[in-house]
Amino acid sequence: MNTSAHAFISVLVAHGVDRIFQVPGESYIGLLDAVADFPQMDLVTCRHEAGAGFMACADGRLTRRPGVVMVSRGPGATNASIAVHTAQQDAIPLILVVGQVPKKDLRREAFQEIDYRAMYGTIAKWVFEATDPAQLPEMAYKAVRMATSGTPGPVVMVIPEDVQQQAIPSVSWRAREHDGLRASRQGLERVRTLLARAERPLIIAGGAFDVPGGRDALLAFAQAWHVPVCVAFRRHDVFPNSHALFVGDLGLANPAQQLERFHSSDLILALGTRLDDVTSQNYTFPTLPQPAQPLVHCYPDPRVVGLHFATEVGLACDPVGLVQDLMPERAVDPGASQRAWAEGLRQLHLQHAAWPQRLADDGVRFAEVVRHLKLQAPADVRLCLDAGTFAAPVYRHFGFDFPQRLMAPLAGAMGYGTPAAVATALREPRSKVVCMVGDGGFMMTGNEMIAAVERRLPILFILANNGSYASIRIHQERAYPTRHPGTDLFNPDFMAIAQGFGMTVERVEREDQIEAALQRGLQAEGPYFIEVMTSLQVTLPLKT
Ligand SMILES: Cc1ncc(C[n+]2csc(CCOP(=O)(O)OP(=O)(O)O)c2C)c(N)n1
Repeated sequence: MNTSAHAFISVLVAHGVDRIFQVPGESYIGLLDAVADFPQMDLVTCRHEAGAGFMACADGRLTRRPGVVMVSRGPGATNASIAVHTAQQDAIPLILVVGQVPKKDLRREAFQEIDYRAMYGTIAKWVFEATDPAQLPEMAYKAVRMATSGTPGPVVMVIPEDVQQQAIPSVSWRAREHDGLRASRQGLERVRTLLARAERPLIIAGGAFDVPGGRDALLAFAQAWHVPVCVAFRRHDVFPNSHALFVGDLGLANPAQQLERFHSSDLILALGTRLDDVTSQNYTFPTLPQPAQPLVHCYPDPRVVGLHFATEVGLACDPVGLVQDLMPERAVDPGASQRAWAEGLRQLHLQHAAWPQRLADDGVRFAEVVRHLKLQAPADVRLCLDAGTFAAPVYRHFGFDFPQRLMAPLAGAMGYGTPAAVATALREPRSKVVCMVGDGGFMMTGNEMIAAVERRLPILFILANNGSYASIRIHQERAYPTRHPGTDLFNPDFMAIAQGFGMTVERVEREDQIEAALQRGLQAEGPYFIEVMTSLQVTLPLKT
C-alpha cells in the first residue's frame, strides 16, 4: 500500500472522499488498481465521461467536498470538459483526475496526449501535472484545498501512467477544518447603519448559503430585519419560497414590472452570490459599474467582491457568518413603508408564479406535469433538471420549501439531469429523486440511467418529448420568425429504450393521465420512467 497511487487516494479519503465516478482508460489503470485497496471507496463506473463528470458535479454540490471523477487521457479528458466548465460556472468543488502519457513522452504529442494546462487553462481553478511520484499526496491535498476554498471550483490533476504506482514513503494525512473569515466590526457597523436607514432593502441570496445552517441563518436574518429575499439564478432552494419575504428569483424570464420594482430598491444586499450574468440580468441589475443604490456585496472570495459592481460595502468573508453577526438582539420594527415594500414585491411574485392558463392542442402542457408534481412531491424531493424549456415551469411555479432541493446546472449544460439524478440518489438514498429531462438532453447522457437500474435507485425520470430542441426554437421564433432549421428532432422509441435498460415505463399522452402516472412513479421502489408527449406550441412565443 506504499505506492504513490495509494498515497494520492488516501489523502482524498482523509478529506471525506468516499465515491469516485469514472470511465476507465489504460492511462490510469495504476490509480484504478489502487482504488481496489480502499473498500470504503464506492467506484461508480459510467458510460461517458460527460456523465461521470456531471455525477461528480452533483456529488460535490451535495457534499461540499470535491466530487471526484477519473478519466483517461485525450478522448476521455475532452469528453469530461463539459463537467469542468459546469463546475466553474456553478461554483462546485470538483477534482478531475486524468491519466497521462509516460513522462518520457511528454510534449511529443504522443498517442492521446494533450497539454492539459493549456486545454483547461481558463476553465479550471488549477491544473497540475505530476512528474514525480512523491508529489502525489501533496497534490491531492492541494486539489481538495483549491477546489473548496474561495469560490469553489474545478481542479485538474494530471498523472502520467509511470508516476502512478511507484513506491514512496507512506503518508498519514489528517483533514483540518478552515474557519471562514468573518467581517470586521467596522464592516458590520456600516451594514447595520445602511439597514437601519433603508426603506426598500432587497437581499439577493446566492448558493453560498447552501451549507449546513446556512439556510436557517439567512431566514432568521431576513425575518429579523424584515428584508425581502430574491434568490440568485437557479438558487431557489436557499430560501423557503412560500415565505412572505420570498419575492422571486433573478432568472431568464423576470417580468419587466418586477425588475422595475427591484431597481427602485434603496439598498441591495448581494449575499453569497457572485452576481453572475443571469442573476444580474446581463449586468444591468445592479447598474454597472455604479449601482443606483448602495450595494453591500458579501462573498467568500476577494476576487469576486466588487468585481463588476462598485460596492458601498464589500465584504470578502463568509456570508453565513455575516448574517449571523448582523442578527439584532430582537426583531427590528421595519416601519410601515418597508412592510409595504416587501408586501408589494411579494404580490408581484405571486402574480408571476401563478399557474398558467394557456391551453394547448398539440400535446400535454408540461406545466401541468409540474403542477401535479408539486401536489404530490414528498417534502424532501430532490428535483434534478436538465437544460431545456420544459424546465421553465419548475423555476417559475414550483416553489421550493426546506428541505426540498433544486439540482440544476447554472452553466445551462444539457445532459446534466440524468447523471445528476443518479449521483443524488446515491448520496441521498432516503430522499425521492425526480429527474426531468427533454428529448434533446436525454439523448446526450440518458445512458447513465443504467446505473439507476443496476443499483435499483428509486429515481423517477420524466422525459418531456416535444420533438424539438425547443429552447433554441423559441430563440429562432423571436429572431427569425419564418424559419427554424436544425431544431426539429426525429426521435427514437424512448419507451423501448427505457424498457431495454430495465426500467418500468409508461407514457402520458393526455393531461388526465398525469396524476395517476406520477402517483405510480413516485411510489415505485425502483427506477421509473414516464415519457410525456408534450406540447411544443404552448412553449413558443405567441404570434399576434
Ligand atoms: C451541451 C449543450 N449543447 C447545446 C446547448 C444549447 N441548448 C440549450 S437548450 C437546448 C435544447 C434543449 O432541448 P430539449 O432537451 O429537447 O428540451 P426542450 O428545450 O425542448 O424542452 C439546446 C440545444 C446547451 N445548453 N448545452
